[in-house]
Amino acid sequence: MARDWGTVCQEATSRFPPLLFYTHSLISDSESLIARLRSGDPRALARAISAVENRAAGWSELLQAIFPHTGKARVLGLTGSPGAGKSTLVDQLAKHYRKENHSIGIIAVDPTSPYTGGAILGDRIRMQDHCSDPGIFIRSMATRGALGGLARATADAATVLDASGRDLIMIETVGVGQDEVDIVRLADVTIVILVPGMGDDVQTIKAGIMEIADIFVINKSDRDGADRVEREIRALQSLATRNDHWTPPIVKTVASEGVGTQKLADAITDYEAFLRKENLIFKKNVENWQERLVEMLRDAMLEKARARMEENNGSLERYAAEIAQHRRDPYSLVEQIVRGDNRK
Ligand SMILES: Nc1nc2c(ncn2[C@@H]2O[C@H](COP(=O)(O)OP(=O)(O)O)[C@@H](O)[C@H]2O)c(=O)[nH]1
Ligand SMILES: [Mg+2]
Repeated sequence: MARDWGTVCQEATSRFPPLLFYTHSLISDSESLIARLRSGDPRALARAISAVENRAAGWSELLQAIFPHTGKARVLGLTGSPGAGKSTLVDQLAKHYRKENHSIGIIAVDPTSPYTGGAILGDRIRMQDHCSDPGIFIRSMATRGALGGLARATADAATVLDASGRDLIMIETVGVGQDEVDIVRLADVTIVILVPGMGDDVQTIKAGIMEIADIFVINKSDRDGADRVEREIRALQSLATRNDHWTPPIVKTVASEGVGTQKLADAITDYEAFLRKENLIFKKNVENWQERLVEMLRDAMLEKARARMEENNGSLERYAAEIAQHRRDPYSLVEQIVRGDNRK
């Protein structure tokens, strides 16, 4: 579920213990929670994200109440193989934007590592540079259970960050599975990070990364082979044009040294200007909401169906057993549940 770096940071810097219990009181004090959230209070932010992520009592009301205050943040998505340098790059971008006084929210989605995994611990140590800075809020997420998809949890967390007045939200995801594609769809700007000397990179590009990258970063350009990766990207770009006719720029970085951060920030600004000029932001938002609505409806319908099954003393498991024994057919069962009439 979630490791809350915001809280980890506070543990180090604050006299107050982190809030670990809140669910029972969420609704009763949600007004003050929302007020504190909107003022940018990191503890209210941590609490609201946890409430939403864990579907604690009142989570939907909370999102309903904050939705009117969202839609302002810029959202960057960064994706690439494990070890490509995503976190290092996010860290450099965070430093860069902090100098310009932007407030920042970071969501690190890492479905492959447990919270206490080496990668996340590494991130935590590096990120501790920012711990004393309330202008940076960091949150990590791993695969969620049956409560809904990772993309949905990430989207909801981003909504909360947006409502808290964060100017810039960065979402780091690993690899390019369907979850990642769904997650980066949230972002206004998607940055795909490649590194020299990873044999499968070009394969990955062919496998669909091409369409999602608005900007390519070749990180670890201090290593041999950066030019070759660049040539390979260019060759692929020459084969296909995007519908919007944007040609994703290629930025070389050495994130560990902070080299190329300014160029990357410029590329981000250029693409945002392009989106504005072509009126693509609204179009992207509509597409994004279309996907999100389908997912939200699917979750809500499934929840309702489960409740209906339970009302009638059924359970997914029992029905499955009945079907496996051919005592029931699944087709009429589904129709009955949808109609709300699945009594035996
Ligand atoms: N040589 C080199 N190492 C880098 C560079 N950027 C990051 N690293 C290192 O690569 C490792 C993985 O970086 P990390 O940001 O955790 O990768 P992530 O898994 O994509 O988030 C760390 O040890 C970094 O210090 C770079 O540009 N050059
Ligand atoms: Mg990382």
